[in-house]
Amino acid sequence: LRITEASLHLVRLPLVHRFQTSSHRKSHLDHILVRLVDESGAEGWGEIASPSDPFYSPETVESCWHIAERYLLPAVLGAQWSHPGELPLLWRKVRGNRFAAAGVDAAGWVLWAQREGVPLARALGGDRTEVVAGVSLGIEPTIDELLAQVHRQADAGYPRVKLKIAPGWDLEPVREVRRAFPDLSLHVDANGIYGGTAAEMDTLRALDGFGLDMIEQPFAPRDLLSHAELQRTTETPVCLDESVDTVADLRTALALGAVGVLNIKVSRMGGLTPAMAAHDLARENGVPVWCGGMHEFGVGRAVNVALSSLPGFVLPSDVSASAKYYAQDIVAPPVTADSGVVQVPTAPGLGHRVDTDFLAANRLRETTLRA
Ligand code: OSB
Ligand code: MG
Repeated sequence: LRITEASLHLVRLPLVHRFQTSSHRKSHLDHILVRLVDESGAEGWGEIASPSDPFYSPETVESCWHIAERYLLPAVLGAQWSHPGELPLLWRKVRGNRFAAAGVDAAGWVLWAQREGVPLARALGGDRTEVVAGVSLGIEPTIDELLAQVHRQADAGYPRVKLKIAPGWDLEPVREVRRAFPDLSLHVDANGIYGGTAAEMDTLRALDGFGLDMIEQPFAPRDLLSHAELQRTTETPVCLDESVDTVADLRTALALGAVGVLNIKVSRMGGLTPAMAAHDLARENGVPVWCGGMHEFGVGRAVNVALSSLPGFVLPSDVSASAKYYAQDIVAPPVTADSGVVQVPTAPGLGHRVDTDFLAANRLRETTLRA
């Protein structure tokens, strides 16, 4: 198989509800859609879901555009390959820049699954027919507004809600949400904002009383020792997100006892092939995994649903319906959830058509490269 044409499409969509984490606040998102076409005319779409600012990871939309245009697409164009597992080898000299790589990697997988006539989920080896979705809620201006958001999502049937926390917005919002929803599956995500001081460790340990499913990424990405210390001294599982960019990071975290649960993001790990390798390693070590999200448009969301069909994804994924994020999505049909359950598509490839008219209407920039 040979890629003869590759294009990048920078698309802006407004969010239905603004989103604030310990590190950033957003009311619209700019993601880059990647389209690969092979010599037979088959196409595959992927999504580069990097935030605009380097606050979640060092990457930005502009760094992704640059790396994809200058390095990744030229590496893929004209190369011969027979299985998408070979794609990361084409850009193995490129260090980091995993969000950029993930979009190109996913486009290759989708194109290959389309050509083989199999749904992406089956191409990955997943056999679930449906995936349980949770929702991720940002930091709200007041506890009442947070409670209103939790009500909305719980009423929609989502069985798990994750709350973003930060110093000054932790014990109190969690206490109030737990009081209002005694049986809801709840967890918290700090996006690495806590410093690992004794006082902050105490605050995080005080969360133990609220029956949380996990505490996600309390400390800085490279601070595995603080995660290990918290895991040794708390009942609540410690989940890693930003700390695990590679399978080697996961091996280190396992060796240190720093990972009780793993959030696997296709974007953060640089594509489906490394994401599946992390899934396999976590599973062998008895660490439950779930699929995290980056507020993907429909292309990246459908890829996350496919990945979540693998057997190790035993906890709800951040793959809520398109409508939780966007009034209109770039795929048709949009991703939908029924009482928090998303059906895994059975059509070949992505299982959703890219609405190229809607995409073009919301496109800020485009470039096409040919072999
Ligand atoms: O840490 O999981 C995170 C969004 C932007 C940056 C970081 C994170 C998130 C989410 C969104 O939690 C999850 C989703 O896509 O619904
Ligand atoms: Mg997270």
